[in-house]
Amino acid sequence: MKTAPASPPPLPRKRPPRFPPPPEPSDPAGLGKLALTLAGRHGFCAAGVLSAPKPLTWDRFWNWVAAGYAGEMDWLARDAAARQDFSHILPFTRSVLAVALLLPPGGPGNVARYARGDDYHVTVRRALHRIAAELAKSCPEGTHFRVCVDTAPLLEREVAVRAGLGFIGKNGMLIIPGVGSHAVLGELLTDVDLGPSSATVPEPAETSFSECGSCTACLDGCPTSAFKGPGLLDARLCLSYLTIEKRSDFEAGEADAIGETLFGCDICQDVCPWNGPPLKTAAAQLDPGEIASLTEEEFDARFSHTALTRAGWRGLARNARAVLANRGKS
Ligand code: B12
Ligand code: SF4
Ligand code: SF4
Repeated sequence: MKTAPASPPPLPRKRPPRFPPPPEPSDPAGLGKLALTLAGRHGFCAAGVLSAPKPLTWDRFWNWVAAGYAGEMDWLARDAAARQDFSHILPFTRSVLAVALLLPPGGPGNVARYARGDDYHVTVRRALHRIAAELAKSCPEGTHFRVCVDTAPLLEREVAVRAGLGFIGKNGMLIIPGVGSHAVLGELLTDVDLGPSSATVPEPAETSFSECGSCTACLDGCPTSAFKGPGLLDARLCLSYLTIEKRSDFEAGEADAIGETLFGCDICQDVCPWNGPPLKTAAAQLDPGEIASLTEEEFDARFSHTALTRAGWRGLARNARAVLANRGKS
């Protein structure tokens, strides 16, 4: 089985930043408040400010990668060093606006909820760019912003917790009290001071999953027993990894494991009491027979506006063939 290097590959030699930090704003806390107001106005269900230069849980991230849990997601090891400091994404980062977008309601299905509508990466990115443009009007000249949604070398769940959006459940998800975990995350990094962080969180070493109490529904409900412990996921066993991130052909047992799953998995969230009772809507199903026979052009025409593009035509067709084979066995 594939394992990661013992230490992260070094970063390419750092060039000096092309621009200096902006002057201090006269009212940082006022700017932070404005950022939160704008986040609400742009439809985010939760938002918070984190004023810190670096993450706290990089070691946890690296231990996870080094244990091999990331499987073929080599990019996580490749840009691991960049995750040690926000300045690798935006020089002189002072503050981060963290936001969460609630996904449209939906019942179970063979495609994960986040991939059923328009690609959230685009929706969240656009909204954050608009917020940056509006916020910039009140910031000192020379303020810079950088939008991140899933693809930047940033520990997004940590940022969300430290910005006060919620807590990490035993399923590893960021859970927002009163909202749940069916939300995706985005961040706006800036070199201007947005005032104090919205929350003070306990040191990550103290993570006790106290909000979960004695519940273990997600750990028990995972169809592939992918959790090695509370909050510790072996991605190689996770249906989300197998159907989205894994690029190579399925190895023995993997095709069987995906069962009816075409893209992603929401089971460890659907069973979570923080998400309330599951919706009794008809299951959202794509027809695997149809998916397996799509040409690349047909795939693009139908799905290029969705997050299904992450698996791509090849990946989704591979999954569909496995689902059809599984049906043949039952
Ligand atoms: C790689 C990845 C995956 C991998 C590995 C998942 C994993 N659990 O690590 C795979 C492909 C399996 C995957 C699956 C899914 N993913 Co994903 N994934 C990522 C990605 C790109 C990196 C995650 C990572 O670094 N993993 C390594 C582990 C060690 O880190 P971690 O799980 O984030 O844990 C950190 C925190 O929990 C923190 N922490 C733990 N306790 C505490 C306590 C305190 C006090 C603090 C401060 C921090 C802290 O420590 C860890 C290290 O930083 C992020 C985007 C990003 N850049 O962060 C999206 C992301 C985590 N994924 C997301 C989603 C939606 C999913 C799926 C639900 C998709 C689906 N429906 O199929 C599933 C859920 C599976 C699950 N239960 O985790 C969302 C999560 C939103 C949320 N509400 O939490 C993210 C944030 C993308 C986004 N921008 O919205 N994903
Ligand atoms: S997403 Fe599905 S396969 Fe992955 S850990 Fe959660 S329940 Fe298990
Ligand atoms: S299902 Fe239970 S243990 Fe898992 S995250 Fe939700 S409350 Fe926590």
